[in-house]
Amino acid sequence: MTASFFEETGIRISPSLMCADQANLAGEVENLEAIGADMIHLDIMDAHFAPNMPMGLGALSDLRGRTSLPFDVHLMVEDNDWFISQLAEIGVQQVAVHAESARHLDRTLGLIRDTGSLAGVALNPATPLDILEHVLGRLDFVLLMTVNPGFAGQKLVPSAFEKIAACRDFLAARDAVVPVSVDGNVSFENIPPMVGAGAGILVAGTSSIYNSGGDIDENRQKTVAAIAEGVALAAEGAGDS
Ligand code: S6P
Ligand code: MG
Repeated sequence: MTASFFEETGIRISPSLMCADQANLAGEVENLEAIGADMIHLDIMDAHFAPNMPMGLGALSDLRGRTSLPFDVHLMVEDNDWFISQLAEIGVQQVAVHAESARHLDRTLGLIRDTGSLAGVALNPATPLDILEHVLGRLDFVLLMTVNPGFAGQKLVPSAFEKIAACRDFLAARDAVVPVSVDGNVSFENIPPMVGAGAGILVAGTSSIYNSGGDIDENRQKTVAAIAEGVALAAEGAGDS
């Protein structure tokens, strides 16, 4: 997961800090720097939009002073605009808001960009891609949930691979060059077909980087190998079309 790994593959890994030891977040961030993570995925929930509250803004603020790794924030909240204003003060690099909770999605994406962050739209498994149609001009990435939001350690929803490929095609048909991030059960087994279908950012949780079957270095190696398989699948797919 060095810069050259990204240059070579075009794939970024964003380990999900809610899967790390919550009593040792500063140490966990150091571990992510040591393995060359591309960014850190930070899940912010309000216990309303998603039925959980794993991390708070105070932790993000304290961690901001500990690392220069980009913060990839995934908001799962009802009041997006308030959280965006708080994140602006902390200083984060990208923020995804859920289309399902953003009453004024176009304005909210503009607010994120006004803070200097990249703006993303997150979609729950049941949400159609069409909702992206009229915000493509304000969009820097798409975050596809491949589980229902709230918890780590869930099983992939059945439509996941099909939706990733449909999203890749939807964006390409509109000349929108933005990465597709995938979040939920991004496992060693699921990474190849996910990358093959067009995923560009992998949110890595308990099924890869934080897998209990290995330490973080072993998990990194297995993740990198799975990505290489996925890149080969993607190249085959491109060759077929
Ligand atoms: C879930 C959250 C995610 C999880 C991640 C866990 O609502 O948005 O970012 O932390 O999906 O990964 P895994 O491999 O345990 O499913
Ligand atoms: Mg997430």
